[in-house]
Amino acid sequence: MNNTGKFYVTTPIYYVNDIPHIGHAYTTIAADILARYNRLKGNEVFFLTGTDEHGQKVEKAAKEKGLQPKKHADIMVENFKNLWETLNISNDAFIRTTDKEHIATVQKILQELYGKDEIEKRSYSGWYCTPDERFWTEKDLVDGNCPDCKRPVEQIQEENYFFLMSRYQQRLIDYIKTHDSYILPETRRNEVLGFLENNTVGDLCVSRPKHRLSWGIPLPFDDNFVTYVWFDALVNYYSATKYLLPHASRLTPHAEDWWPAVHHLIGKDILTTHSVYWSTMLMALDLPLPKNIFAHGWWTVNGKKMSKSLSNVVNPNEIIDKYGADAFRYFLFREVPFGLDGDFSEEALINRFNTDLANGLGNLMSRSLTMIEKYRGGEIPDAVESKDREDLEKRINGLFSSIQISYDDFIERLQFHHALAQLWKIISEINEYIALAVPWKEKDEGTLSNILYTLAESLRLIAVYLFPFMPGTANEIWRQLGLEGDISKFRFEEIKNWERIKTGTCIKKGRQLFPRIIEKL
Ligand code: ME8
Repeated sequence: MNNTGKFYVTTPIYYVNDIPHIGHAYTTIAADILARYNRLKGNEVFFLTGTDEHGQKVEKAAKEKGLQPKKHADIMVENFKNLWETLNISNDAFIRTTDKEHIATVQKILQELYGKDEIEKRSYSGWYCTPDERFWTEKDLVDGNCPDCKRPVEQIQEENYFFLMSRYQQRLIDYIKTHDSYILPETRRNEVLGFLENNTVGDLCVSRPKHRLSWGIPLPFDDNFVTYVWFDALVNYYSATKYLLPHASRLTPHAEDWWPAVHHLIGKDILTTHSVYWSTMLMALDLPLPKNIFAHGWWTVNGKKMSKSLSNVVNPNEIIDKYGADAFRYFLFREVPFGLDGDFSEEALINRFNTDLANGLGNLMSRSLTMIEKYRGGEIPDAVESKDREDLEKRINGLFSSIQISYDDFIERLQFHHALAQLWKIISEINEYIALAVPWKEKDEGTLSNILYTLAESLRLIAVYLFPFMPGTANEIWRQLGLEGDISKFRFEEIKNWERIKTGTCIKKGRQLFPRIIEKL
């Protein structure tokens, strides 16, 4: 949270040159988990995602399809919006860098920096990587090629505008050193610090001559140029706070209060642009820096880098069609600690599905509701006072008390896999308990009622904690327990305590949550 109790989280804005894949879904789901969690905590949330629509990559993709870049972007943006809907993404706003309000903010910022002599015109010659839209110096090149993508570069001489980024090198080093959680995980922080301390940061070329690239925002002080796509894109995080806010905030005149963001979630591929370019741009503008830039790891597929040429790019829609949005969300965040690289395979997903979802959660749900149906006619029974009720509650309730403390901590540190692992520890302990207690053999009606009440109440709490990760499943559990409303409408404080389920509630046993997958790959 920032100082004003507001929680502002962003994803990168994705290029519209291609359709979204699991990497894009990954960062967006991470932001969704944080947004949903913070809303449950009662914080005011602004969750922003969107698309990056200018620049050479997009212009080239449009040309290949014989379309104007804007027309092409209008078509491609729908792929992202549709996927976010399918994945139950709860973003408050969607920014497109072709929005006129965003363009106006970028131009205002450029003008301001130019007016403050933070941008100047220079003649420049350098090695240019067209696919990456980046200049490199001679010493950066690897075997004469782009050090990033290894493709050939071309020598270009031209006049351009430069943001005097080098001025801020020491200030940025000092900032990172005095703000431990500015860049996370720590390995990434050390990487950036190491780079800054051992290299001379140059100035940043922020223009492209129109004759070479016309698809961009014109410089307000020189119409022969458009601005560099990254200068345009990074500003989205700030410009959105000027015109795209959660509905309630739009009605109040405190738009500026939303800056700075709490988390910029990004992949490690774009760490430099965020930690160096964006941070120094903000310093030059005298704007506060975001609280945190978190660079997560990279997904490969069956051990290989995803690429069109290998035809191994995973389309999230196909995975969701087969296994469901929540199984996909669960897999991505249970399988790999957020921050580390991971490998995606359907085999691993099916494994998690069958073990954790079908045998674990699904089984607990179906056996509990079946017993309530069979032994209590579908009504959640009243728990009765007895010694074994105390023992049972101490045992199960104790499990939930421990999660109440660590769950917050794990999510606030973005250690999503730990939060899920802990929840599944509870699920498997309750499953084990049922197997040992064999409640269906219970002769004493009071004890049986206590067990059934405890199971219903446990499932209710599991749904609460599961909600940020698997909102559809959590609400389905809620509904089948016979509870009213959507979990998103509640606050943790209202629903996190034991014994909130009213006795006599009629369950609505429905479909099995996760029918086991028997398909052999
Ligand atoms: O870079 N594994 O957009 P982009 C994990 N427009 N995450 C991945 C991934 C993978 N294999 N592939 C992509 C851009 N991502 C710019 C951003 S922001 C001001 C401008 C995710 O469409 C990850 O979040 O190439 C990565 O940083 C982002 O997609 C890059 O998306």
